[in-house]
Amino acid sequence: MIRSKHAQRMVLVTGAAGFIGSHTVDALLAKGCRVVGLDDLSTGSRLNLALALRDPGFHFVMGDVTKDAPLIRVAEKFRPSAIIHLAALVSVQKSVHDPVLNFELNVAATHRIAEIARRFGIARVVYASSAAVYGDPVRLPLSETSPTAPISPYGAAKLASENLLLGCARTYGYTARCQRYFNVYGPRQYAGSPYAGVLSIFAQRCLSGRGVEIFGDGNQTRDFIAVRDVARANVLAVTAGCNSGVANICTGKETSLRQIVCMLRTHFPSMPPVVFSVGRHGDIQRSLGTCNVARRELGFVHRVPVTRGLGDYLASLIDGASSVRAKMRR
Ligand code: NAD
Ligand code: UD2
Repeated sequence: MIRSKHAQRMVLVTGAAGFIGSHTVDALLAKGCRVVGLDDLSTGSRLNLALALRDPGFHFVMGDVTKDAPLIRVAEKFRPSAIIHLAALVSVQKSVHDPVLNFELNVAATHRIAEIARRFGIARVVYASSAAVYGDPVRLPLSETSPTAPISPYGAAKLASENLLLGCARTYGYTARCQRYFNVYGPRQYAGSPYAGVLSIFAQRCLSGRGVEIFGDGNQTRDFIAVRDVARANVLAVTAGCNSGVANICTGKETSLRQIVCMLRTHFPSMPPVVFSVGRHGDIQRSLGTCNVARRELGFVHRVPVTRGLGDYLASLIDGASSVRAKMRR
């Protein structure tokens, strides 16, 4: 059997049971890496790891990244050469209502990861940052040198964590890659809250025969990137051998919610009329990134346009629903 040149690489993925984390685990295993996933299952699920748990190269450890013990135990036992740190409080709204939890989970835990890298000589840390660090953009498209002016405790925590990791990496001699994901969508994204990703909410509502609700005029735009592309960007951040830095992980194309509704209508012609409501407080009107840095430093270019990605996502939901019905009939 030809062993992958990555076979000797053990990667720790925090937040492994989550939406982006589980796809990242799958992509690492497909690349031939060995993976240990750490997750407290607060918003993630073992169901997301169904594929990975069948792979002998994957180990799952339940644990809390806001505590030292689980991190030290995993570092001692598995000796990872890289960490992909995805575990976080991901809700902007929750960060507003609970800024202390936001600090503990979105800043202090990042410091714990930096300490583990220093203490255990871990060569590379990849960090899940967010376009939220830019706040409400003044000029588009957003590049990595655009002003950062976060407008939520979540965005501020992401920016603080970036600087903490980059500063510690420079001091202690490891590499830190901060990945500024834009709006990520695809299978396994949680749709069960009003603040879940808009495409997951829209998809679920269409599948259940209900119409969608747009907060505002529907002309707001986002740079929607498929989770499969984000997982591939995370693997490249581990394997591409690039130096420390920050990169937008986006498509470089903006899509409005009205355009999304038109795409959905091709799949659901009898979709009820859209309900337009008042805009959401703190909403940004446009979001669009440049992806030159990721292309140059990681060799990353997105492959899935939102027209195809949305179709794939809907197909995965329909397949999932039909397999559940089939199981219930047995
Ligand atoms: P998610 O909620 O599916 O994943 C987060 C995972 O972290 C979950 O599995 C959860 O159980 C785990 N977790 C939470 N607190 C933990 C703790 N204390 N200890 C251990 N595990 C814990 O969300 P996601 O969308 O996959 O987000 C993953 C990362 O990407 C987050 O850092 C998020 O801020 C970032 N991000 C996501 C998006 C997006 O569009 N989804 C955009 C920008 C950045
Ligand atoms: C996303 C992230 C947020 C942060 C931010 C950075 C999610 C869920 N949110 O916020 O964590 O990283 O990006 O820029 O990942 N909308 C509707 N109807 C609905 C739901 C949403 O009109 O039923 C609108 C919403 O008002 C907004 C747009 O859709 O104008 C996108 O909303 P979102 O929550 O998916 O993403 P965003 O960009 O606000």
